[in-house]
Amino acid sequence: MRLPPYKIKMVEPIKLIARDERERAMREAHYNTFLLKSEDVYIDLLTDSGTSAMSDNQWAGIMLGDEAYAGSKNFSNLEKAIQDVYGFSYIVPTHQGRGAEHIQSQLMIKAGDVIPNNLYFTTRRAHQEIAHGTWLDVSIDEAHDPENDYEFKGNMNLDKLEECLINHPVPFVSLEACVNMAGGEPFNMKNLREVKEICKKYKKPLWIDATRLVENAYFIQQREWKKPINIIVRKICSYADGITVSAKKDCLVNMGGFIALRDEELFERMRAMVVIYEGLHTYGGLSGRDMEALARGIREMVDDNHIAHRVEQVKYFGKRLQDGGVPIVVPIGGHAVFIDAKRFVPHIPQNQYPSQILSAEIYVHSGVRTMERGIVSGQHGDEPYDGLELVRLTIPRRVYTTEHLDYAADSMIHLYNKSKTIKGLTMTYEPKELRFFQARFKKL
Ligand code: P71
Repeated sequence: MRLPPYKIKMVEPIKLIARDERERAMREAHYNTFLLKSEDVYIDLLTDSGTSAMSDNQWAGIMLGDEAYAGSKNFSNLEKAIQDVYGFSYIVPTHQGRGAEHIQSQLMIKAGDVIPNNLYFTTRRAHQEIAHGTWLDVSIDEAHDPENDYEFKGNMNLDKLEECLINHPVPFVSLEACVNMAGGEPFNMKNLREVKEICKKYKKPLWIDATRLVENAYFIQQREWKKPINIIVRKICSYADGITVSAKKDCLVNMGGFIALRDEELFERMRAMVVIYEGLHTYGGLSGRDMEALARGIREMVDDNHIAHRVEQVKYFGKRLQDGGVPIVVPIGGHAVFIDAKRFVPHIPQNQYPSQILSAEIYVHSGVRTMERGIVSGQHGDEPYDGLELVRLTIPRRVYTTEHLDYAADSMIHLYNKSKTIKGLTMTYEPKELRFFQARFKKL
């Protein structure tokens, strides 16, 4: 394990409530971890989104918020940080990632368009479909196999990509860094260059979901191109026409997002739209202090020691589980360890929601909150689904110590050894959109 490049200056109390209280809490939350109260959670591995600890430097920046309606100096600092670190000229701030996806999709997609993606992310796919486009998967086959340890599962299948460009009206190619749904898996520079060549051949822009770009850059540094992280980040962006970013992950803030791009004409149209949906083009739904913390977070995230510790901490946790026999997705990703529920509870069929009950049982057993990434969150409309059944254990940045992670790993290994006692669920309430957030279940 790598030594942490920080020490702790402030603490937030947490409490492990008794097992019978956890059973009650989970029952009252209808076996959906999104419906638990955070005060009933001991270690929260629901998401790495907006859950990072800010640095003293970022908190100092909070005090320097310039809350002017227009032309805040914090916006200028943010603009400069994005230009320096990512290398794009034009910036549109948004309240979070899905605000950026909304504007980009509405302006770039028209009815009947098909958008090739390396797997889906929930909100990106939803915005492509709301804009009357069709999401198409052009990821490599390895990305769909949790037991395949290929190092760059975030790569695109070039034949599928080209076939899509030949056969369909394509507004842009959409590439996600460290693909969340494949397990937090990176693309490599070689594939990126090849994707770019194909984009050039068919004169299509390349857009990257750069939410976890720095984690992707770390894997490139370790496995392909040994350069400082800031150089790799700039190099990746040099191939992109634009990026959408949820700043709640890599960028070390609790709220925020942005679009960054090169095309001035498109930028002007995005700026015109941001004022309708988000806020003025110099704040986009963020307060001045948020923008200052973000500007500082962006400079901190490309520190080589920071990112090495972050990704290696995830790897340490994953290896502890692996050594204890728990079936996980390999290789271990950048932001999370994904348990393979199909192998953890093989006796529970997919129509009894194996990942959902496993995430509920993990909570009852340990007080650790995790996220279902199986049929409940994976299904779209009437589309048949027989894909991955995963439980995501997502590690917030700079928040938990090795002791926390050891406790979580030990509890899950213990649960794995009595997994046969776990029984399936039936759904009692199903919301229409993004059903996993509010769906309710009961035990069979
Ligand atoms: C995560 C999230 C938050 C989330 C969103 C929807 C369902 C469950 C959890 C958000 C992302 C993301 C990528 C690659 C865009 C967004 C949206 N991830 N791209 O992993 O991972 O950003 O949440 O700031 O709107 O828990 P936003």
